[in-house]
Amino acid sequence: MVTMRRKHYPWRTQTDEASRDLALVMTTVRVSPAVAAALRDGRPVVALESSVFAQGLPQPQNREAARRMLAAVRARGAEPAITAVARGTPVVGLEGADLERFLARDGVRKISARDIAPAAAARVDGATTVAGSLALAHAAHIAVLATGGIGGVHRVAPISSHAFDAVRDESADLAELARTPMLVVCAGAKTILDLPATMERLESLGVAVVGYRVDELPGFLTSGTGISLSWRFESAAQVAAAWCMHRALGRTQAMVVVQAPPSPLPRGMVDDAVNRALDAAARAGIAGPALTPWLLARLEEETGGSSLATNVELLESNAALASEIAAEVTGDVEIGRARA
Ligand code: PSU
Ligand code: MN
Repeated sequence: MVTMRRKHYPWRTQTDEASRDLALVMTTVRVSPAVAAALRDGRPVVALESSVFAQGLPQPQNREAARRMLAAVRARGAEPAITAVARGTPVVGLEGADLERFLARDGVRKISARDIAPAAAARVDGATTVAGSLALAHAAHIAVLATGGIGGVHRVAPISSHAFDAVRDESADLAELARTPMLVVCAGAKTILDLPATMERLESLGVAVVGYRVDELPGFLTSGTGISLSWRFESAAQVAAAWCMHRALGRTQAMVVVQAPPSPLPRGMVDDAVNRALDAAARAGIAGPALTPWLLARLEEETGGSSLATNVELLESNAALASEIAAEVTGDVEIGRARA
């Protein structure tokens, strides 16, 4: 028998206003029937970004990653919700033929939060980055997002002829994290970034970074980076408690939960590969939104494909942890256990 055990967090009380708001959102955003039902019933939902499937990972690993992430979420009694813009319609719960187009990586644009409205007007397929996914998932009242690694401050601008030479490429993920109250589960920020600068920026923006069973920031592909974290928690319930206090206080920033990848690569190997990839990007004149996918692809070559296996593993494990946390946040742990 499925029993519901509810915790009483004042911020999640459904008011008439909140219900009306959700109804309005659903006329703008297409929420899949399964996600809509979960939201209505107050069951845990985990948002998943789609840029990792359409740009971050090659075929067939992108399909493998999607399959494993969706399964990991469902196995824990939560409902997965892939966010995207499908032929101009913002979607929460990408599925079926729409999802297939994204996995085929055919003409799918990479879109951030600011691109959602233009992509809708242009009626294109757009895969949402963490920033874009935060915007859509939050509009649909979802509290938890799982991803591989967040964007951040890039290393020194590789293109010396760039008109704004002094301006560092900085992912819009950071600014969006600063204004979107969601829990984001990841394995740190991508290895290709300037990690100390990224952590400084998150601090300035008021975005807490909490470790799940780790003392230092994981390096996405590696277990550590040497950057100490201020907070370490041992359980999903502790993370949920921090989150609920954050929301009860009316804080409006995201909270980033980091855990180590299950099958990390040696740090020296990754550092060397990253440096070679960055040199190659500078020589090839790659910049802007194309830089992240380009570097990730190059890293695969540089590591003989082992970065891919690690990437897929960590995506699955982040989806699993996000589901456990989502179950604690919504208080539906019994449902999770009954279905697992
Ligand atoms: N991590 C990955 N693969 C990816 C990304 C992250 O392993 O493809 C994507 C995420 O969608 C993230 C985005 O939000 O890269 C950041 O890109 P940019 O630096 O252009 O903001
Ligand atoms: Mn950028």
